[in-house]
Amino acid sequence: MDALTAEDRAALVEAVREFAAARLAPNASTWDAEKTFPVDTLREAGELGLGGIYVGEESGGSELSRLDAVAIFEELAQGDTTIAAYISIHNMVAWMIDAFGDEQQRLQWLPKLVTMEHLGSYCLTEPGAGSDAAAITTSAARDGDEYVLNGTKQFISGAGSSAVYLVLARTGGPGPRGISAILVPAGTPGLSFGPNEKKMGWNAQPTRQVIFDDVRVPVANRLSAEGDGFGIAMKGLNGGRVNMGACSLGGAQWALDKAARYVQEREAFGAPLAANQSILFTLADMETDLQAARALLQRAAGKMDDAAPDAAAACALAKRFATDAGFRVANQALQLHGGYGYLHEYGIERVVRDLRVHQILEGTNEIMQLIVGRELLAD
Ligand code: FAD
Ligand code: 2MC
Repeated sequence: MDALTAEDRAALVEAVREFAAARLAPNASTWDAEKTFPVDTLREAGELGLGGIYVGEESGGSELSRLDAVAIFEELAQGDTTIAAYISIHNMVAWMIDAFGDEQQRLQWLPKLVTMEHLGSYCLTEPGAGSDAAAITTSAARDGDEYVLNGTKQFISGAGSSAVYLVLARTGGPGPRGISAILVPAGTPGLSFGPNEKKMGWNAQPTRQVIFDDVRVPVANRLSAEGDGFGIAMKGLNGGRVNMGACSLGGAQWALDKAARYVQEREAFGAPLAANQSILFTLADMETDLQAARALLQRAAGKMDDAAPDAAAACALAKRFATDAGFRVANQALQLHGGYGYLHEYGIERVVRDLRVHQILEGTNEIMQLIVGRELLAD
């Protein structure tokens, strides 16, 4: 994989921008209000090559770089942050199959994932193990040529709509080395889902428990060797974290652009709001936050593309900064709109609600600090 030339990347970004403006932005408010998961629109994203952004061309993917992905997710999120974020999760699953599956597994699972005809869910978190992911207890007991899965996964994005569940389950002893990555297709007997959680944001995608009650799948559904699952899960998350930061960046950039227009139009005390120097300073701080976030995300993506040894910490650092900055900027944009910012009609309160959870999922920002701090003290 080579990063695109600047010209090709500009053309790609333009195509994604047009898709986001035409197919996501006009519907974002309704999908949020009606809690609609727009699977048909996701398939349109698949037709654009967004179902396998960094999946190899041999497997039908777009084989783009992580740097390209940062630009793509920033654009998608300007249209609908929640849908952009789901597309990132789907890509995490597709990439893990491409990177860690064997030829047979790639052939079996990827063709329909890259087109988004099939959607994927990433199943790590459990009711009793979130940040401490190595403490999961969902078990996959070997029985001949099959694994028998038992346990419950919590907060699973896309659950109930996805065709493929990438499940981290315990095949060995305690700790990270006892975990394997296993693919479970929808419709397998014993697989069921909790109700759709009622949430503050991310309403355009379902979040449900995934419940395994003696779910049997072939051993051939395991990615890589037994015990490799935790490493696979974490490597998937490195890219997911950068994308989640890029989704925060896109949502916040949209809110900042809206606020910059609003303060020039809205008058108070006989002049546009923008005539107040304090408002200019606020806009300058917002812009600085977003440019810094973009630079850190691009730096982390570059380290992933180069397989740099400190890539995981760079991803954590960028995710933490970009998701904190994105939430702060969106919230400031809401404040600049006064009471109107609080109304659904203006769209900003939705972005604030949607961005809040990026500080929690794909590793809380405290866990990102833990990763960065550990790296600082290593060696
Ligand atoms: P906990 O781990 O219980 O943490 C509670 C608090 O304690 C947090 O503030 C945390 O930062 C802090 N904390 C914990 N340990 C430490 C420490 N060592 N030092 C300092 N502070 C600490 N998971 C999936 O697997 N797949 C999904 O698709 C998915 N989608 C999600 C969608 C939504 C809308 C949400 C809300 C969550 C989703 N998650 C998903 C789960 C998400 O990744 C977890 O919620 C997150 O990792 C935190 O785990 P927890 O909720 O159990 O919090
Ligand atoms: N990249 C690559 N490898 C990693 C890694 C990363 N980011 N993080 C850990 N590892 C490896 C690590 O190198 C070690 O390998 P080895 O055994 O070869 O030495 C192994 O994994 C175990 O790591 P640790 O010893 O650091 O394990 P520990 O349990 O102390 O801490 C921690 C791991 C806290 C970093 C991890 O549990 C974590 O990231 N927790 C957050 C969980 C999370 O992000 N959940 C997101 C769920 S998905 C979601 O929210 C969605 C919306 C999809």
